[in-house]
Amino acid sequence: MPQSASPFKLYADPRSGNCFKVWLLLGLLDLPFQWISVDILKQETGTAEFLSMNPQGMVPVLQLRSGENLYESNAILCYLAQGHFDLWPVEPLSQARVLQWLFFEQNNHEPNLAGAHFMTRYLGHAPDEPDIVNRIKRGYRALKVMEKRLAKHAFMAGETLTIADISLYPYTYTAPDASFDLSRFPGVRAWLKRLEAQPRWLTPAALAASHGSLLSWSKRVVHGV
Ligand SMILES: N[C@@H](CCC(=O)N[C@@H](CS)C(=O)NCC(=O)O)C(=O)O
Repeated sequence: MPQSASPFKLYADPRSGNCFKVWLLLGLLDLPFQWISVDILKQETGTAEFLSMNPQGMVPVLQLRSGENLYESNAILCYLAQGHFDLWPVEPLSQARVLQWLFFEQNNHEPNLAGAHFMTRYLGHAPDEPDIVNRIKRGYRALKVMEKRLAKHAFMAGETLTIADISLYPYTYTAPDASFDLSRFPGVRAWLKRLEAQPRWLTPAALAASHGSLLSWSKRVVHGV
């Protein structure tokens, strides 16, 4: 279990929502860590050194004091939140509900919302390319699922904040940059505001601001109600 004094190393790219999730949780828990920038657009995830930490060649990677490397953003969230029973419950059904939304995020939400965002914003794909059009279509399906849940509940997995909300936040925040119209999802927009009102909450814009020249995140205010 992580100790509050553990000097974690977070290998990350500030343009990545998957990295943002981990940065946000480290901040919420006030855990000290060292940020090590890895530029995914310069293929820095493909070096032999990086692949020895994550053979998938992807950020984020959290390196523990022991030298162990942990990858997969949602696994890192589960690890860091151990012992914080509000964020990562131990009661079996509550825990499974959190996992339900973490798997939803990786299977239905992130590939479409993040994919469309990254490919159009950073890789120069046109929004009318069939692959992007499909991702937008499937992304809307994921947003509708969230809207249905958030129309009746304050948070994704329960009635209080959990790591499921932390996981789903960044790519919902950037959805308008990938041309998603969030005005169709009042429950989702209210949830974004609710999260941003949590103590110690950090936005992607705050991460971008702390990385100066790497500023690439949305600068628009996209979900004010
Ligand atoms: N399932 C992984 C996905 C990680 C991922 O897609 N990372 C992207 C940045 S958001 C990356 O490193 N891409 C570089 C590449 O694929 O070469 C997670 O949640 O950590």
